Amino acid sequence: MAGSGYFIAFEGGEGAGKSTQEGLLAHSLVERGRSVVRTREPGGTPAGEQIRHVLLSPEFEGLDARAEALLFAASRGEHVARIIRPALERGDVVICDRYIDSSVAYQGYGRDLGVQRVRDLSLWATGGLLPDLTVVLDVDPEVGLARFAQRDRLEAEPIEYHRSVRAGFLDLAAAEPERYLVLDARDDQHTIASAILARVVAAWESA
Ligand code: Z5A
Repeated sequence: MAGSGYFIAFEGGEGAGKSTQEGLLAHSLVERGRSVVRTREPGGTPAGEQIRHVLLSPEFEGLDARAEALLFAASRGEHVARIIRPALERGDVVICDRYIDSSVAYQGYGRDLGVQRVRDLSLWATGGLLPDLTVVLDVDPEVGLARFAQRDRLEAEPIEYHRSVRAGFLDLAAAEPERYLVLDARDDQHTIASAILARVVAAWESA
């Protein structure tokens, strides 16, 4: 943890409802008087948004898997240095759409680049910053992908790739249950939102 803020990452497959839940949580926290920074990966900074274009555009189909992993980590390093760490030092709540676990799941598990190597790369890039809480919205990839009509470069990967990504998120959460909240993304949006808010408030009350 950096400073006196609180860092929440949202993870899960495509179409899991991360953006929807981030918006609902931000709204509830602002109503409770907290200052909230909402951001996303890859991206979140001017350089990060350009890296995002390279990573997601179908224009770069066939991008080398190691180059892909390095670009996600580069975007993350810039993001932590310029946005996330300063916000936490101000005492803000940071709500981030995807973080290190996405690299571990998509590049480590999905691309088979080595779970520990991919995690270590991001830990180096971020100076070891981990979220206080990671919310995993767990969804069968067929259900999540069906929520969209168009697919970017990574979403267009075969279904087996998305299944191994899902298994990756669940493994990470199972290894550190105190830092994770795993929810069924097929539940009603308001049921999911209540569970997330309850967990955040409980963490603050017990701190
Ligand atoms: N990636 C990576 O490989 N390595 C990394 O290190 C990082 C990322 C950081 C980023 O995609 C891609 O980069 C991602 C992982 C990879 N791609 N893949 N494959 P992105 O930022 O463009 O998109 P995303 O993060 O995958 O989010 P998303 O697919 O846009 O969806 P979402 O934010 O999880 O869901 P949503 O927009 O809130 O909801 C989707 C739809 O479902 C929408 O119509 C909602 O109204 C509906 N919805 C939401 N909640 C529900 C519930 N509860 N029930 C039914 N319908 C719902």
